Amino acid sequence: MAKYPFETIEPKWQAYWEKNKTFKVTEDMKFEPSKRTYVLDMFPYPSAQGLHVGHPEGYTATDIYCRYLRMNGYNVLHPMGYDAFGLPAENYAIKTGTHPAATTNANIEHFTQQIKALGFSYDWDRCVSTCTPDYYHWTQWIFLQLYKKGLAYEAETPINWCPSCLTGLANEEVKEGRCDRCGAAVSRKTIRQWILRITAYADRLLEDLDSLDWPESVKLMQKNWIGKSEGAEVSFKIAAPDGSATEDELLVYTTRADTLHGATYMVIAPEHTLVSRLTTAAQKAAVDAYVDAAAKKSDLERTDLAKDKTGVFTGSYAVNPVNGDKIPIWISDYILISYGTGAIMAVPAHDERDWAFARKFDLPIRKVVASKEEIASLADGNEAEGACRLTRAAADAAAYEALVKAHPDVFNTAAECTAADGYTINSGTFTGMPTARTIPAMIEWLTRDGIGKKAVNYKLRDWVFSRQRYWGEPMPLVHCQKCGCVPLDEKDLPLLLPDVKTYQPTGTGESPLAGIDEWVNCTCPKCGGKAKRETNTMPQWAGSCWYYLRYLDPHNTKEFASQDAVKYWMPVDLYVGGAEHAVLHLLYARFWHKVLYDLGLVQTKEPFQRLVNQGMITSFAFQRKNKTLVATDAVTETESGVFVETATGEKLERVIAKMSKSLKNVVNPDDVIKEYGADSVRMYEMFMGPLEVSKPWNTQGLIGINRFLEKIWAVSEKSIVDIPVDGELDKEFTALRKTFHKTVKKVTEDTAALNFNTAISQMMIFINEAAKIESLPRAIWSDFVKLLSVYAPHIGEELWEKLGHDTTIAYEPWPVYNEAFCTDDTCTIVVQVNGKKRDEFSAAIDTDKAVLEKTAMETDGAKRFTEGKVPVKVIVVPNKLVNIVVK
Ligand code: ANZ
Ligand code: ZN
Repeated sequence: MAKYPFETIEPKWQAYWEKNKTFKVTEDMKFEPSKRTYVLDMFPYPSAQGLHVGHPEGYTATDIYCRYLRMNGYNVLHPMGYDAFGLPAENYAIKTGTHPAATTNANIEHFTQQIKALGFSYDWDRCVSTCTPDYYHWTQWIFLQLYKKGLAYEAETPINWCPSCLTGLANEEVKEGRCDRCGAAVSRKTIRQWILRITAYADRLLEDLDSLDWPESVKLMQKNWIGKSEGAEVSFKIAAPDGSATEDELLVYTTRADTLHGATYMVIAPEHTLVSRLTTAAQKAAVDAYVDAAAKKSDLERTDLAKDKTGVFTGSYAVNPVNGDKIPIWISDYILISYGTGAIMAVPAHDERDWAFARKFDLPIRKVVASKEEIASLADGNEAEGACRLTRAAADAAAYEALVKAHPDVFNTAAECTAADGYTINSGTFTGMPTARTIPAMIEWLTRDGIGKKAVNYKLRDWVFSRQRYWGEPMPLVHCQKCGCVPLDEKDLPLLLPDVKTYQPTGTGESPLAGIDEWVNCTCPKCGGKAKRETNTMPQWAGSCWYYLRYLDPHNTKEFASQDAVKYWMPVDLYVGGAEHAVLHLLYARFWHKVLYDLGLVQTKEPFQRLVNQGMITSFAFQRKNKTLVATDAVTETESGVFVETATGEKLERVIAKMSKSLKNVVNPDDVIKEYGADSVRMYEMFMGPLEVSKPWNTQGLIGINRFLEKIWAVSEKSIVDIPVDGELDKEFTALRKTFHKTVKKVTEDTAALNFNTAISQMMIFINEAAKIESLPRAIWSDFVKLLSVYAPHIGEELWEKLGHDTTIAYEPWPVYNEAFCTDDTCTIVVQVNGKKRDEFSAAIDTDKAVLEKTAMETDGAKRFTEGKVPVKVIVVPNKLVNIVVK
């Protein structure tokens, strides 16, 4: 028996697909709109390391699905490309002087060869790379549309600055106060920036999430990132030395207007514009020192709930508008200048941070909300009655005093803060109202008196869009002394990225482009006078904001894509990729898409209708007792099967870990493809577990799949018999036919639902049965080959050819199953005595009730538990169970 020759089969079919352009697609009108699908992979950044085994996980999943759809009569758009601008190529250029384009192109070539070696059914004619001028031409064009709509603006603002990458970063690129790329602690730097007004789309980005078939976790992350908060802005007058209100005011943002009576002091951010005005001479030295120290901390350090609160008194007071109380104004860094108004009214009884601050600086705490339980205690457990009593008493000062005295638990102002949901107390005419009603009532009252108004805030900030680096899209703008900032004419696009002598970032807040005088000095498109080009470049996210649109019509030189192509394919029906893009790429792309929608250039509100996140493929490593990890090559396995660290002899535990170079546990796809073949790797990655979960790599599992394919090959060498398979068959063929129909059913349903692992299990069941018999009916075997071909396309094509066909299997009709052949003819009947399972037996489907009852009574289990007892009733559920009730 010949060995399964994947080494020759795989290159053979890859060459066939390439030569015949098997997977080229066009906007063919013979397909109904419902039969046009767009299945998209997150395109890779072509790194020098090449493909990771995580890439083929998502790519295999979409490939199987696409192949399945094609065989079901769909026109499938399935493209691949490269997210090719970015820092690593530039950093490499800084080190070696090699042009980033050269490095990037070499990496793209390597990636392409690796991806092709996996047999994916991409339409390679649509391949794009974001760093080529014919691509970034349109990135620049879209930027100009944003600019013309007033969605791109210049501002001198403090931004996140990475001192190591020497560039500004977007908020989304800062993780726990560190640069997402290099891990350096991010500081603040005020430089001139280009900023995109993504906040103008905050509401739509939030609302339209509801229409998407995305994982709830990703939707929630976007929702939290946008962070819509509804509350009120309230004005507090600054107090004159005698305590009376002046005309100056301090504006605060609060989500808890109901707690105004509990505001016992105010806090402003150290960067607040009123700091110097409010600081009295006596407090000046302390305030200056505090403000200096705060500037050195990150937002993360400042808002950490667990951190000890710090602060300083300004020396000034404000007047609480609801009760005329004179309350001190403090400065503290737990108030962020970038949120709300940069100032708060502090309600220490009901806000955790204010509570900690008040305790530390000995500020008054006034309770204004009581929980439902506390209110119920006012009226013997009746919450509503308690609230009523409270309301009546509030109108009468003496009654109120008595109530307060009698119920120190409810009115105790020094108690720990309580939950938001409760009743308003201690708040004049608002006392007794449930919190949910006090909030709008208070806002109404504030609005009527001109003290405050409804306000909405978002956590989302505008998108800092410029980078002070070389390897990115140049911005198509010039600065003219006379006309100011002027956009280039669309006909002058693309604005090419010029060559530079040195890629070293200047660190001054200017990109290396600023050093090329011939490029920087230009003429103004408007007045023809002397002008200078914008030297900032776009961030890496720009290219990936719209690549799914370029695939629709990648060679178009007139438009980013023709409207016909956009209408034919959009939206993306299925988008598969890693979960790490939940807020960056997926939010930015939605924003750009909505802008294009408003311009009438796309017809769907959202780009990606359905999103699936693939789980991470992990590996293993060894862990010391102190939980630190040891690289796999520093470990010896002792004879007893115990792992020890070679250098120290310390015993180690084998644990699941992320693949990383330093742990030396990275699986290289090239190596495993070479050893076991691409079909084995594809199938193994799908067999590891459900697509969405994280799974550890295990080469033994890959070997198992490789044996499965060997077995398929062996089965294919049996004799194939031409017999009809719909009527009466031999016993062994009858059994095989049933497994076959069950297999078609399961593989069809599971493939459609992206449950690839269970589909593969079913194919294994079929092959185990097929392996046991001498010969195979042609109709059954060729349909099985079709099922297999979407998972393992190389062996699929080869076996199809072996069956005598001379064209690709890729467009053969998908097998259909016959439900009649799928159903079992026996079932398991559970025998219960008094509802407890005591035995079981197998019976033909739809066996008569009387027969079931008799058989059940005769089982050992039934006999044992009914012995000496009187059966009072027997319940028979056909095809399921017999329950014998005894006394
Ligand atoms: C009074 C109050 C009482 C508040 C209470 C909360 C609880 P979200 O939901 O995130 O929007 N706040 C307002 N601006 C702030 C800033 N710049 N820095 C830090 N904190 C700020 O949070 C809104 C709440 O956070 C506001 O409501 C304000 O405190 C605080 F029992 O006002 B609250
Ligand atoms: Zn000009």
